[in-house]
Amino acid sequence: MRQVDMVVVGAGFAGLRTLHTFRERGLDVAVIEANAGLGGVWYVNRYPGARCDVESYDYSLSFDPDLEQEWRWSERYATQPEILRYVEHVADRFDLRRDVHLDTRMTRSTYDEQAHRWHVETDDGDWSARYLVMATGQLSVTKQPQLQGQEDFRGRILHTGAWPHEHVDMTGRRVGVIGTGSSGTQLVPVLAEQASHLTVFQRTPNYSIPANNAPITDEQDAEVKATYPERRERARRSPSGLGFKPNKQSAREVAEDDRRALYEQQWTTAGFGFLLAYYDLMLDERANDTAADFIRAKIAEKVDDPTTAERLMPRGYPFGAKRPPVDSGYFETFNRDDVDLVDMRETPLERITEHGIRTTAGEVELDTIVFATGFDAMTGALLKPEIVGRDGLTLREHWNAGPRTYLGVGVAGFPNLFVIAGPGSPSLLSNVLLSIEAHVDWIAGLLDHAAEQGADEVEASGQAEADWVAHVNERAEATLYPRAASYYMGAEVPGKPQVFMPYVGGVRGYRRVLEKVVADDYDGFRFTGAREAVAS
Ligand code: NA7
Repeated sequence: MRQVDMVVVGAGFAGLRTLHTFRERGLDVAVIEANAGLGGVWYVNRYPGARCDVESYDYSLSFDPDLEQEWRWSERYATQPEILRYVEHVADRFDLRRDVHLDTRMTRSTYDEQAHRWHVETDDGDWSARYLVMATGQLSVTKQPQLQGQEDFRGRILHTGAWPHEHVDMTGRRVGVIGTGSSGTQLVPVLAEQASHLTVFQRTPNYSIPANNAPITDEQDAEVKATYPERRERARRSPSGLGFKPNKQSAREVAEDDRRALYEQQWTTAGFGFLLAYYDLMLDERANDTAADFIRAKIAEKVDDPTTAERLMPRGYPFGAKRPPVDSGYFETFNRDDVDLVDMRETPLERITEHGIRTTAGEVELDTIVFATGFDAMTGALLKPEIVGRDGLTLREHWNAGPRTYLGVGVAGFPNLFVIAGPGSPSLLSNVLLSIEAHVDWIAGLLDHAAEQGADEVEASGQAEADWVAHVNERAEATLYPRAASYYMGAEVPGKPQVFMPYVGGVRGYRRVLEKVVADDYDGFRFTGAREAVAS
């Protein structure tokens, strides 16, 4: 069995940043990664049109000023291939590859209470480590719908989140896309250019915001790089980690014309930041309605056929309660003669057939079906392997009513196990890259504190965990977020506990909580001494 100080699961941004940080502190770190390459979700989520919906300069690592200055992003929103090139560059620049074990899947990990070590089993041998860090991502286990008749289909079925590495030629093909979340809305305009005919099967319409993507000019690049530290600080102090300042006004306080003017301005510039046009959009239903109405009116403007426009208009849940896609020409694509929309609420899908998809309105013949059906979000990758803590309790058992963490970092009964950007932290509600870096640095401080105490075991207390879970729920309940069947709520997978998973308190508010815990000597964590372990 190979002995290291820390095993990190996942070689995406979180795993690589963890490796770099703890190796610099003198720890012997091994990263295990099930995929054949680095990058986590960016390695597999490579469908045509895939790009980040956070601006490139913000969706990048901040720990090294030289790295920030060297890398040149080409577009406001980077494409998947460009992000993957960046990941590879980071790995080479910081010599990370030598500690990454690719094609290796963790199957089970068990905590040894006597030795205070994790026994990590993989499909390529075992490891023993003091610390186990789950850097497995929030969106990494794809959700594969099991539709009736799927095995009968004679054409090809693809999933956006597990896209083939070789080029998929869609020229002359009749393609059907199921799913209209961020992946579907990015994919549809690009596929429409290639396929001979495209049919989009929509279950829930989405409030998609235009990306207003554009190439980055040399002047813009120089401007950002001259003030990069200020930009990063602005992001850290903002609610979503994207640098947008929330408007202090209520959407209901302002005159209708002023509100429309502000929405127009945000619509053409803000992307995801549109959600912060007024501070109460996610707090007050009537405030939210003003934004939802505006977006529906925009859809009506963009889509020529009024019936199609009506079908594309989201209703019945608040804008923002499902993560809004940030698109490039999604709605306009439905003006093409070779693109159809099937509303599965009006004409439900009955089954997949040999030749396509049959709904209650009839059969649509297809050569290729694309599932853009998303992921088992936030907990999928944490619960896929078996993780066994104290007294033989598994993480799956501990989380049977929904995920329970202290601060999104630690889990009671699972000492020396840390989660990066997990449930109970801002995670998917934030710029995840910023949240990853904040967690890695914070855990580094926590382990320094443990070392100062002479402790080799760090564990969240049951009480601290229970209080934090209650706080996370209470904060979510005070917003409109729980009012949609979203993946934030666990609604994306049938049978998954319906619990709001990310922390809605914002990046800035969450940071204050973490600072307070540090100031109180890491209140809520128990530190156990090495001597006790040796004696036992
Ligand atoms: P999402 O946002 O979870 O979207 C999945 C889409 O697939 C959504 O429209 C779902 O409809 C639809 N879906 C899921 N299962 C089915 C079945 N069984 N039948 C029909 N339609 C279905 O995943 P994405 O990959 O688009 O985006 C993930 C994140 O990546 C995104 O938020 C960004 O952070 C980047 P529903 O809304 O559930 O009715």
